[in-house]
Amino acid sequence: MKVTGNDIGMIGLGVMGSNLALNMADHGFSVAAYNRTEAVTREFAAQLRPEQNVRAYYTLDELVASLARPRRVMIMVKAGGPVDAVIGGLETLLDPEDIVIDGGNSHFTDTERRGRSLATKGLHFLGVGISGGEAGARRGPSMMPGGPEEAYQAVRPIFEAIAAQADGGPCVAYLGPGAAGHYVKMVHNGIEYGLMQLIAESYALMKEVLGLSNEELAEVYAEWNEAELDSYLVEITSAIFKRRDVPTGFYLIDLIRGEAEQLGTGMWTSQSAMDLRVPIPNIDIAVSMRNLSALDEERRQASMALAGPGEWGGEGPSQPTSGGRALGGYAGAGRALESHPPTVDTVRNALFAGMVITYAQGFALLRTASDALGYALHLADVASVWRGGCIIRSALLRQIKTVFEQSEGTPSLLLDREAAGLVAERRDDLVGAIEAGISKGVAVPGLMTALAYLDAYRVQWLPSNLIQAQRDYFGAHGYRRLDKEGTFHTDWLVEEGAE
Ligand code: NBP
Repeated sequence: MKVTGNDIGMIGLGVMGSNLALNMADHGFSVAAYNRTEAVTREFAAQLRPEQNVRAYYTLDELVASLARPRRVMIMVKAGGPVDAVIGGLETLLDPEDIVIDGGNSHFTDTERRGRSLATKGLHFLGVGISGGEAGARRGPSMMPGGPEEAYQAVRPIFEAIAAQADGGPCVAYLGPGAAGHYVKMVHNGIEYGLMQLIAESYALMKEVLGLSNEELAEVYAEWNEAELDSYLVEITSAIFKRRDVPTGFYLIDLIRGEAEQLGTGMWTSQSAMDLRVPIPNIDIAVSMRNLSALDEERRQASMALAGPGEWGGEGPSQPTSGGRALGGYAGAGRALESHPPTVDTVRNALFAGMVITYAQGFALLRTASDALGYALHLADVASVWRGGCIIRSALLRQIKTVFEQSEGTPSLLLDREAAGLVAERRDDLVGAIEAGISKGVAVPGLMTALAYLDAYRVQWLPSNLIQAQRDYFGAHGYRRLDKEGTFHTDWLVEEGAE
């Protein structure tokens, strides 16, 4: 018998699509599933149990014909050209009022373009950021939908049923028009980069400076996960340090090459922030550090060419090519370390402060982007959606949600008294952890960036008055003054008073 009432179609049965389809079926929705490569569809269909409400289709026509109206079709394929290819195949089969949903990691500008194009045909387009990986897709992801609100209402029951639940509510909310959902997902990933860099630095400090073993690291991160650092990334970090490689018996972490890879969403966040002129240095440095880590051969050469703390003129790998003054500075910092050795608590507090500052940068970007791109985001809803199911979920997001509920318009999380207090009371430990890294030659650029951002943001005077003077000196770009209104230019080559 020909089926005509499937609740939703799923196109793309890779890691995410197959698990989301099963998740939807678990919640009582009938799902029509299709994948470009037939063998993948067959393999997926073969695993289905009879009671699972999922039917496999081998052509797009059959899939579309099987859907209840208005049709709801979700695309879960690789971002970029594949999404356009699928939409191209679908749009001739769909009718006005049908809804196309892109759940992949699409760039927000692509989502804007697709939404406009499909709207001319009377089709609704939702761009939905989804986080949580394979397990999240199967058991409850965090979902960030954007697009026409009436279209969202038509998929809302499905999304609310399959999303992660936190504090009794689903981790999904309508975020705004156009590409609001994909923009928020991009920033989610940017924050993820920033947090992962900070956690990696806490590992480096505890391994290289404090000498903790993998078992001890697993215990420390597990303990941290019980208190203010309670988060998905800290939780999995603890589990990672416990894992042994079966054939060799070594800890797996010690066998993994330190070349961090990336799919580009962190870089997209930095690019968008540069366009909008929003400072998000913790995300920028995290992207740069992944790029640096990938310079494997160059770093091997540098490890032989460049000396570390105390190695200059001594036991170092070889003589550095330029003067040793900076290294003398490192040795001095080493002495400071002996009198104020950092502890595990120092590192924990520094990490927490860095995390608060990284979230603050991400939310500040969302605030500006929301105004500039017309997304009308409610930052409390964003924090709410991120509380569970996603990679950056953390107990801290509950506090962040409260901050934005109380003062939706605040330009920065750090202007909230409580959030400011969380950072202020840990500032000394942030400094202590950074000093320990400098002294031992352990790079902690994420922590240093967090501290520098804090110190630059919290003071009224910055040396940028000099930058303005320089710009005016060489380019006659003008400057504003503290004592009078207007824009001024000085002919710096003419002597004072002679102008
Ligand atoms: P997979 O790599 O597991 O699957 C890719 C899917 O894209 C397959 O179904 C593949 O079909 C399909 N596809 C490709 Br590639 N080119 C196509 C084309 N031209 N036409 C039609 N289908 C095409 O990806 P995934 O991990 O499920 O990710 C899907 C999306 O979700 C991506 O945008 C990803 O960034 C995003 N995402 C992934 C995760 C995660 O943790 N994996 C988390 C959150 C978001 P085929 O079988 O015929 O090649």
